[in-house]
Amino acid sequence: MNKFTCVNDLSNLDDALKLAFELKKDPYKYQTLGKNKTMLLVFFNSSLRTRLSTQKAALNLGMNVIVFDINAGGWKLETEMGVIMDGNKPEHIREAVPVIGKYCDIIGVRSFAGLKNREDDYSEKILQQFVDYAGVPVVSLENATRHPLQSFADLITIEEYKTKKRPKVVLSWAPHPKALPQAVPNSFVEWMRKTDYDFVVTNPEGYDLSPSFMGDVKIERDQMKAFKNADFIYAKNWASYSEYGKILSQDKSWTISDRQMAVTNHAKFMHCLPVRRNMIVTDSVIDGPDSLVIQEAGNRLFSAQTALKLILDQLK
Ligand code: SN0
Repeated sequence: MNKFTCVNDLSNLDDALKLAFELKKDPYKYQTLGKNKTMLLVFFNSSLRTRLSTQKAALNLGMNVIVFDINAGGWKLETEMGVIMDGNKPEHIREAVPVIGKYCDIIGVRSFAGLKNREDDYSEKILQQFVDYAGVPVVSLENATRHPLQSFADLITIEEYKTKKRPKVVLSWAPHPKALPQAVPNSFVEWMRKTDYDFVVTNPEGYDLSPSFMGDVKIERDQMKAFKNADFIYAKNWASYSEYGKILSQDKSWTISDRQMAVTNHAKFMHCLPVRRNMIVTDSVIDGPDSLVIQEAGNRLFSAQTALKLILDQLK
């Protein structure tokens, strides 16, 4: 694999899942694979799980790791081509990216959606410049439209905890005080569409995800109906796609509570974290016995280690 930016970068999802479980059983199985190789993680945005799990994954594979919070110590980067750089951005991303590529063998990059210009975000302007100019394989640590390491960990978690071959999985929008990107839900949809699960998305009007991600996935406007007999509830807030970046609702009746969970098939509760308690989900649900949020975060290590292993195999 020469990059990991979406599910289609994996040549075979089943094989990748098998590798993830193999690594979970024996995390140090390939501990010399990354000897004398360096992973460099570039963060344009905050991170807890991605930062720690990806570092640990690289260390388990014997790599060296450099973490660069580019907004805290790097030059402010110009990302537009063709501009006269007489403002407050001293360095162009066109030089910064290939330079960073000189100091490592794999680059990870996090750059959230700006939520101002849909075309800019959906063209993955920043990520694409890394892919085009880094000269080394690039791993997405959440970019404008996707968060593949998260979705892969979500899939690992569902495979681990499902009690039937074809579970019912529901992605539910939930309210939030801030406008958030669509990367996590887009990616989750993209990965779920690779499975044969019974998959439903529920969200209020105005919150339908991009048709390019949704394809023929069913949208159920009635959240209670969607939750009926569900085996997994995956909660997430996102800002509107059609009225791009806008908050159209903060309706607390969408907050996942015991009321909705009661109509499920003892569904497991999932969220990528960080989560706003009593906005997205009530304390009783997230602290309850069916919450998988910590296990899910734990699996971030194995999604990252799998992706890095597949890239290292090809660097040898
Ligand atoms: C990010 C998002 O894409 O929704 C990262 C999730 C892994 N989440 C946030 O930025 C949450 C920020 C907040 O204020 O709650």
